[in-house]
Amino acid sequence: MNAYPVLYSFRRCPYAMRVRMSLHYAGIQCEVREVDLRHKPSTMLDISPKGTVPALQLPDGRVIDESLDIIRWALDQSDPAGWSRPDHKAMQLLIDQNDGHFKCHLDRYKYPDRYGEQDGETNFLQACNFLGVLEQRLMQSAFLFGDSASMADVALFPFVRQFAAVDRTAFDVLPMARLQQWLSGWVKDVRFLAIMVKRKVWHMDDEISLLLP
Ligand SMILES: N[C@@H](CCC(=O)N[C@@H](CS)C(=O)NCC(=O)O)C(=O)O
Repeated sequence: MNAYPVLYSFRRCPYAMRVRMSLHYAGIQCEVREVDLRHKPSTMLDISPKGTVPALQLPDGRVIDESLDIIRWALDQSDPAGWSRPDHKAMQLLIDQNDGHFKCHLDRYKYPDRYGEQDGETNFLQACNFLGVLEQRLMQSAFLFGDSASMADVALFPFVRQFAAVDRTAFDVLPMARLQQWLSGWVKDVRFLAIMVKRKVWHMDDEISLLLP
């Protein structure tokens, strides 16, 4: 039996980032096990055979292995600044578009060869359509659902960050000043810096590495 919830995570995975952000925000202490995705630990595959990160095992043995379910669980424990406050359905719709349409084009833009695409251009443009939707929202308010951060902001920004990193110049010249400002706020956020600390790949019998200081 583990004293803390155990989070199987991968530092650069956007799904794992949104989850680490949410657990950190909710003040939920966890043991973080950094996973090498080419050599997944058997302890992770035993509890979640689908083999994706993030996966969270609670001290009572329950396993939550979808990022949005982990976020919802974390916010049910504690939501000090009201991240789940905005219209749930509208947030869910935007997150679904991100995880579906945007992620699909992001992957093809980032790795055209892997997906047998001629070049990333078409996917770049398709992804930009979604970014335009975000820009429209951010022209109305500082965050996607109002003047303070919500679950939707946290669920989406790691993917927008990944998009921006494929070709920084191409992102910076998009006529989307609000989105660029929003992203730069998130990547400078102290919580984000805290959850991006480097951890060694976890092996059984290692000392535990905690999420919160
Ligand atoms: N729907 C899942 C997606 C998680 C996911 O696809 N994570 C990637 C890493 S970014 C993964 O673990 N892929 C498995 C692999 O690479 O073997 C969630 O929201 O948690």
